[in-house]
Amino acid sequence: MKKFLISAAIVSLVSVPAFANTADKSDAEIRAKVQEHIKTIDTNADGSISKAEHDAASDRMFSEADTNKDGQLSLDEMVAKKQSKKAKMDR
Ligand SMILES: [Ca+2]
Ligand SMILES: [Ca+2]
Repeated sequence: MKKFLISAAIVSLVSVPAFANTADKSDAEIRAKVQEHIKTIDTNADGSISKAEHDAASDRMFSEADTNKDGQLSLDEMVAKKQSKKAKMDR
């Protein structure tokens, strides 16, 4: 069960950061946030995200979250990453 929860949290970390805390935002605000997020992933600037660009972004996010660089994401590291993302989204 714990393993499932951690797996779900990893999926959440990688897949939906641009969509966090959207309940009180307008469609235009959400669209602007997603476009901002895409710019950080779309390394060849063609306006879409390839599988390679997505995988590279996922690897980058994992590395950023793995603060003790042991190749594993602990619950504390994932919570810290989520809190960091929340702080950025609330700005
Ligand atoms: Ca691209
Ligand atoms: Ca770690």
